[in-house]
Amino acid sequence: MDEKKKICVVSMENHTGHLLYIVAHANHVEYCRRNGYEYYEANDFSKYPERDHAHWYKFPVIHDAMQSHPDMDYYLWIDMDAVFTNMDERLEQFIPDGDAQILMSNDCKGGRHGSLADRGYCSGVVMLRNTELVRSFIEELSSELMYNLGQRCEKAGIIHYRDQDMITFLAQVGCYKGIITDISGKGFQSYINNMGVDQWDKGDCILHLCGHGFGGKLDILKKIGYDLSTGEVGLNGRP
Ligand SMILES: [Mn+2]
Repeated sequence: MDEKKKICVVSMENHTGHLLYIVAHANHVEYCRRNGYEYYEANDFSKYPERDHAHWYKFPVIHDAMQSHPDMDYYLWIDMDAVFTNMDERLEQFIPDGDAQILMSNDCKGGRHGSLADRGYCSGVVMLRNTELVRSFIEELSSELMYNLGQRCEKAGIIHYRDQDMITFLAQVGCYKGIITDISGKGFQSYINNMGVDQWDKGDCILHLCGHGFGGKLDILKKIGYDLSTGEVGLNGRP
């Protein structure tokens, strides 16, 4: 599908001031500017009910973006440790024909912690269509009820990846069954991580730097020839 859509890219800054976040922020803004997408970034967490981990703020932030940009066709959640590595690849290319609601791709891990998420999707990059079903899905995930359930499951060792596991869980329940469409393997979310996963190819739209310390994430960007000032991947293109 290549017809242009109204899309809002959504992320959050967690106030560390680390160079990685400055780079990622600039990359997200530049990608939106070039492609004519909206950009929504949360950086004031005091307006949300308190959560014990930054991951739990993802749902209220997406919910906020949907409220403040109600006329969008789609929203793209992107983690602050993920960057666009092809500024000319538009997001519309990932939208399949038909009635897909939420687009996600495979997680980079393989059974490391044995949680639900290890068999499922990664919540680092998520594309959400603006439908009543998706809005209700996000509203439920933002609720105190789901937060409390998630926290209890985490303490009991049933879940490990918080927001990611809760998406996987709720997507198996009632009217939400089938809400996720798998778009793995299309460059939507590629990985180079420190667990031996190297799936990124030059030209891929998004690189998610999961599984590194901050320094390690920046090292990967340097290795692939990522230009901090333009967001372009350099001619060497490959470690
Ligand atoms: Mn991430």
